[in-house]
Amino acid sequence: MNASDSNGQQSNVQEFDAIIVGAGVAGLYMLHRLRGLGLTARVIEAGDGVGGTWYWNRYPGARCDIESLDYSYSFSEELQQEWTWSERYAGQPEILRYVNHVADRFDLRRDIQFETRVTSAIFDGDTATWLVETDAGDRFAATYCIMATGCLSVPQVPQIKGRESFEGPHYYTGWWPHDGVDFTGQRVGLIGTGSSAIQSIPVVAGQADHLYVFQRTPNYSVPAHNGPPDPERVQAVKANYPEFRRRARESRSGFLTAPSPYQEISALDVSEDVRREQYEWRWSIGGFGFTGAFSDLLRNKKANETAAEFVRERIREIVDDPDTAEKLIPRDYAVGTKRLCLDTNYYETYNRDNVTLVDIRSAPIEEITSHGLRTTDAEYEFDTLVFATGFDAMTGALLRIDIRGRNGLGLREVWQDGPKTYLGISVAGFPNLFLITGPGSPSVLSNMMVSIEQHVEWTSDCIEYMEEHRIRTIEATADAQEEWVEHVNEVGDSTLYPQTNSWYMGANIPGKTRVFMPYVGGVGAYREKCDEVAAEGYAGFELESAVSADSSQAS
Ligand code: NA7
Repeated sequence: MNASDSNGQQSNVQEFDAIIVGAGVAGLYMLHRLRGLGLTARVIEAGDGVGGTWYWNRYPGARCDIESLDYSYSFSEELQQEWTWSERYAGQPEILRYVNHVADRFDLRRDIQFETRVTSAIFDGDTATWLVETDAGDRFAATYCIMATGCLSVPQVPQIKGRESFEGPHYYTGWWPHDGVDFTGQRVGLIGTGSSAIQSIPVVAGQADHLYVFQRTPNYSVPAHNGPPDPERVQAVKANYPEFRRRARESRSGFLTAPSPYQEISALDVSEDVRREQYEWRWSIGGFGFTGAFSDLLRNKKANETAAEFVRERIREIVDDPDTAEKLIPRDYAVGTKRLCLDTNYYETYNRDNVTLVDIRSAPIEEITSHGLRTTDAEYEFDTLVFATGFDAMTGALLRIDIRGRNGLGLREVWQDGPKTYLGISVAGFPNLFLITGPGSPSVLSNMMVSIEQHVEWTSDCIEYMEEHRIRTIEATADAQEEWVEHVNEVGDSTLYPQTNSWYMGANIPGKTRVFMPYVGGVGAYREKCDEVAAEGYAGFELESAVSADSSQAS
């Protein structure tokens, strides 16, 4: 259609019921649900394909740290029956194939505009529409604006002196080239030892002539014990998917770990023998269940220390060189309070002759040079540089867009001292804007698939309600938001998370406000709260009727 812009000029504005930003796992399902309501939607995606996280993060060894059976859509029984995973923890290529399969199976591509980045989303209070603009010069008007922008989608470019002066190829794990990188015969420098690094280091070390790993903070990692999925388990799950999914949705983290009799008991209330037996058993199974061995591992420093010490012992056991082992041992934060890593041969990789661990905490990087880097201690030469330096998590992708609510209110200003939301879905002052797995929701502390599906379904149910009841706008009240933020903080403060400098706290980004962003109250309890809010006619939200808006405009 043709519409006038604020300068009175004619401009092409395309109208949709909803604009969805991002064609990752969340954006695709959101589109599918809105189509089911008979609404028109356009998805805007920066990449040239679907997949979000799984589209961008193609670094060697990239893999999901939630088991494939859990990390998959549950909304279609046919889909979950027909798809078969080849590994217990699927690798990035397989997950990307799966997401592409979903896009094709539900014919989603025709409503996605690729290679386009949303630059601004501005709410017009007079017409109650969002005006969304892109870097390609598009202008869209929509009643609903849904941010499916992902929690870990803006890679961090570290501010290290001389970064631009490196003359060899350099790569970011979160923006990996699509045709891969062959490290054969190369000397490689890799900065970072978070999840992405821990997954890629064993693979890069297997190819490279020499690998230098530059570590600022050592991480705790537990074995994934990846491999083909257990056929009996797959069969059992497929025979009863609804029950499997129900239990995941009601669980604490959105997936089930092996149950044990001690889950409700403090680690300090059992003997040393029982603790050891539990940790050994969890270590032998692998995966995130490790910190669920006892009730208080993420709440009580002393209890946590028993688990941390167990991991330290394993590192000393696996790594041959005692000096390297000591460097790899995390000491100054509780296990699990930075995202626990799951690995395949990570610590073992330091036993290779072609791998050198460089501790840049004791001797920081001074400068990246044309052929390597210099620390306060020594100079290192390499051919290729890999940045595994993480993301501007949870708020980064949202704040890159100029989002403005009522009266030009900017999200960047409103969130200057940290994000504030109602339920992690909505922000006071920003009507008809929905955040999928926004800060203040379980999101990154949960199985993202479960949390994404829950938010998408809640949002589409809300939109259906609005359409049926002729509601023009829905907006979180400032009071409900304050109360929710207080609750999120209170629950967060009852854990050890806020005591650690992590990306959950925004502490990895220089200058970012330090605040614990996800909601740690549990996926099941959180879902109940969201359902209650909806059942009460969207308690904590202000709903403006289209009928009264029409009559007030007429008078
Ligand atoms: P992470 O977990 O944030 O790891 C980033 C790593 O990079 C971490 O070891 C950082 O050290 C290091 N880093 C970041 N900036 C610098 C600078 N300037 N100098 C040296 N080292 C630096 O990101 P990942 O991509 O590994 O994982 C993110 C999540 O994706 C993961 O948890 C999974 O959920 C999936 P630091 O710890 O800050 O000292």
